[in-house]
Amino acid sequence: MAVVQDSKEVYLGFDFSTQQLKVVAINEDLDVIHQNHVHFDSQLPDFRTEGGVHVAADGLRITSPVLMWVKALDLLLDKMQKEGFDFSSVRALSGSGQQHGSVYWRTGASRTLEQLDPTFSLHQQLQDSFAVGDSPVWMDSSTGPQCERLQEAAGGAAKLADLTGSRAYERFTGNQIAKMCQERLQDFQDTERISLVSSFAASLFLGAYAAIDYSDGSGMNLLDIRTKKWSEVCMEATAPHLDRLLGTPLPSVSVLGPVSPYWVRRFGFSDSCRVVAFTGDNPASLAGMRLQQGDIAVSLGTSDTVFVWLQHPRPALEGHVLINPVDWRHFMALLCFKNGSLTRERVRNRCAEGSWEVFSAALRHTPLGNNGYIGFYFDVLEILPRAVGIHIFDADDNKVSSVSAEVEVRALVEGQFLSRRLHAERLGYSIIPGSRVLATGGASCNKDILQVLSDVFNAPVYTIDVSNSACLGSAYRAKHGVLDQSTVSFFDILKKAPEARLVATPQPTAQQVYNLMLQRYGQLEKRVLQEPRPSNAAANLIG
Ligand code: 5FX
Repeated sequence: MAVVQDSKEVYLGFDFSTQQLKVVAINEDLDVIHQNHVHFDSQLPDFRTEGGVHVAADGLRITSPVLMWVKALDLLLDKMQKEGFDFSSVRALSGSGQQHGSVYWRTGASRTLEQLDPTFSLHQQLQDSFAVGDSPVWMDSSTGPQCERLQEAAGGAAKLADLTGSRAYERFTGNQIAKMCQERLQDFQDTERISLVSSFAASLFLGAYAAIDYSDGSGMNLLDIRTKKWSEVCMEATAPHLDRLLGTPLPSVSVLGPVSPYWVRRFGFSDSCRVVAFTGDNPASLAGMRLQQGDIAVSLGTSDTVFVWLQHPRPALEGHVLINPVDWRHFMALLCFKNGSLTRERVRNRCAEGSWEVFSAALRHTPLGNNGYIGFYFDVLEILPRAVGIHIFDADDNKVSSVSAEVEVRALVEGQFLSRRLHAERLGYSIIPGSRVLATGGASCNKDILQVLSDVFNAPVYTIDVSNSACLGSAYRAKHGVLDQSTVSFFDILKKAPEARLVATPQPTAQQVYNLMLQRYGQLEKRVLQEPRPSNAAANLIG
């Protein structure tokens, strides 16, 4: 992207995601003035990754080479320089990383970081700085025994969830660290610092170990989300000396310090350019979407993801509560639903001649509440709730085996959105006056689907371009980080950000219809959960 850079104050937001490293630069008016990226598989083929990762033969162990991330940063900055980007105008930078991944810095690496020589690349100088070359990432699911042990130590899954915001998850960093300590003791003993992908990336800019921020730290099964301190019980159950290895966590808005002299000399950054704590990609996206209290963001993709701003969280056995990245006194919830677009497409093909127009017409021709029909569509084993199969109920709560095509289309869409609302409310979300639903992802271009979303939540639905929400959120956070936060809120700086687009408002009867239906949905979900699960989810597909 050509650089149009006549601005004095520029803010950079990086995103170390699974498949690529991206950057966005904004000016003081929040206009995007530069974007760039390095795609790992195609631009760094020597590392032989597929989708940015290596999958072990067991299919469970999934890692990424840490030096690939380092080299990607070298390459990205070189590209920006070649394209004429003026680094001297960058006042602050921040970033995000895929959540849960862990980086193991070898003893002595901090000295290398402090003394980086601007005549060489990072990659050349950090070759020997990692005790573990292949960092476990969020897709890894090989830590079942460690999860069990942690839950036992914490007094059960519910207690662990209440303490850390989530029950034990295999991808969560604490369980990954426990396994590393058990299986690679020597490398573990040769580690002087453990970073998350986000704090590792911040360390490269800082020339010193960067603190783990509260939000990304909440994805480790180690941080007490209320005291904002590492939980002693969890630390002890995980590995020895973790206090020292992890450092003290800080609010996500913290200024960690200036960029190291390496960046000043090699790329011409100003020595006053500040590094604001990096965070996880999901918290950064919440910032990029400019989610506010009372709002819920629903991403309608292959799987549907829901972000919620929470003031009073109620961590549960499913879903994740994290400390909020833009206001550490508040929280956010992250919910993932596996049966999203693929299920909508399957029902479209079966009931609407494979056409979104016919699908939309079915939604328009059927009444709010679908004359009492409620559907659960879990083509594959769902995460929330842990159920599978297709279950349709009539107005008297009797299970039925078939309904008309139009009823089925509405049953699917209403059922999906009732489920998103039910599970968000269970974690502490409630609709308040002024609440907005922000819709993103593939299906967010279908007005009739969004009308159902608006009705089920009884709130206006807005769409927003989130193609770069994690980068953009990081650039916004960089700008906020260098201001006086006692007088300027995150939202004060966003006044010039592009407006979200209003696309649907709730119909007058929506509240009455869906408040009742939500209760029924919750009760019927319990029945669905009691049904025996078929061993092969695919056997349960309709049609
Ligand atoms: C969240 O818990 C996840 O595991 C993923 O969304 C990763 O953050 C993807 F990068």
